[in-house]
Amino acid sequence: MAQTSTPELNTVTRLAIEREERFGAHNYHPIPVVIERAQGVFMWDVEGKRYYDFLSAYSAVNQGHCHPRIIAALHEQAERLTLTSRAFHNNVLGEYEEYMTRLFGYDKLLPMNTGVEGGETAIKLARRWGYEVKGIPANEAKIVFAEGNFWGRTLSAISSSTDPSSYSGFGPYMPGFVVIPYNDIAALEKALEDPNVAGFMVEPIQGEAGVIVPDAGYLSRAAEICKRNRVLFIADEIQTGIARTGKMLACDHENVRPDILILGKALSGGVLPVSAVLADDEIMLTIKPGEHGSTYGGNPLACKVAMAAMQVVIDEHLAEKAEHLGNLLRSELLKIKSPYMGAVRGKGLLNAVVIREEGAVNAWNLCLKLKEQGLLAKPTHGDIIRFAPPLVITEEQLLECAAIIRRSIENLHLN
Ligand code: PXG
Repeated sequence: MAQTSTPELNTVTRLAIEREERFGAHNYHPIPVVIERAQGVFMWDVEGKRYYDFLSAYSAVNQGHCHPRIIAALHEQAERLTLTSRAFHNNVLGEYEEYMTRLFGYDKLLPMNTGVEGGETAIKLARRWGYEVKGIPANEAKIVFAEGNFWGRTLSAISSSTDPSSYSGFGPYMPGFVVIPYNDIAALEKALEDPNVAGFMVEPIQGEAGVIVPDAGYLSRAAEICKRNRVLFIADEIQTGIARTGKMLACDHENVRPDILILGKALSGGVLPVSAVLADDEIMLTIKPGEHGSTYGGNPLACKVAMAAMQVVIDEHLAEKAEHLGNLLRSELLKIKSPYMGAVRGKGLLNAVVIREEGAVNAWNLCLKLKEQGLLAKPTHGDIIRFAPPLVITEEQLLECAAIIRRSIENLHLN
């Protein structure tokens, strides 16, 4: 493990962290800051200090924290009806399904809650379609994934993972999963020669792997190969979707229409866990009543929140903003002169820098310095820091943040 320092903490902060440590499971290693409130691009800690949020809850808060229109929708619906389960109809689900299918151009939507449930749903759909439509022999269906994928923490999700910290010690694993290198068209061609492959599930940009942007043309060629082999192209747009990369979907950069589209995170603007799977009838209608679902999936509160959250993205032109501000951020980051500065990569406002670690210079310690300077970011895979502010950030604010990052990195050698 890289050398990491623990800063001196104020008493209120320290007590809050100790309480979590004592009573909570130790399945995360957060930056030592305790957030108490947030609005737009800013978060405030329990000591009253203000920070720029440069993570956006892993792209769940694209619309900014506590967006007034989304919170208003939440309040309004919360006083009327929050949950019926799917044992009964509710008067909002249909409105939401119509809104979303028209917006994204699919026949049907299947509502779930967390992102990983969206992934599970997509795989169940692909398997079922594989048996009923493609004619794969029973229990022989395969799903192809790319190395470095991350789609959550369930047993299925870790079964496709190539990251030992995700899968080690949790076996046995889900059968029928095949993993090929990411951004490798030849490997995909070869994997799809197997007639039992039902789907290829892929992130258009790998988020958790460290913002890995594939070569231009990869997605469109992959989708074409899937089509040729009668394999469903499943896009995990949970982190890349909903304007984050400069288009409504990252697949839009290559005019690819996934056979199955998975959305989550920013679908609710960070207010509730809301995920959705979109597909056409040939796929979606292979699942019949009683064969899939979730108690909270499609609840009216989530539906109203999601419609408000999506409308904010459209009305505030967040995709265009992400495109423009992303170019600006990367051009500012490329100006940083430091021996510790590695690659800068990303699309729209989903970006990362690689830190060349040496001694006490590492991504974790840099994040602590950024925190001191009023900017919160988090390392991923040790030496990579993701920079993904809410898309409502202004150009002036973005330049201020770029200056904070530059100052913090250029001063690294002094410490
Ligand atoms: N797909 C992608 C591309 C993701 O980034 C998921 C699916 C799963 O979503 P849920 O809502 O089930 O977490 C993700 C999640 C974390 C964490 O703290 C999650 C993500 C990235 C980094 C950390 O669990 N992305």
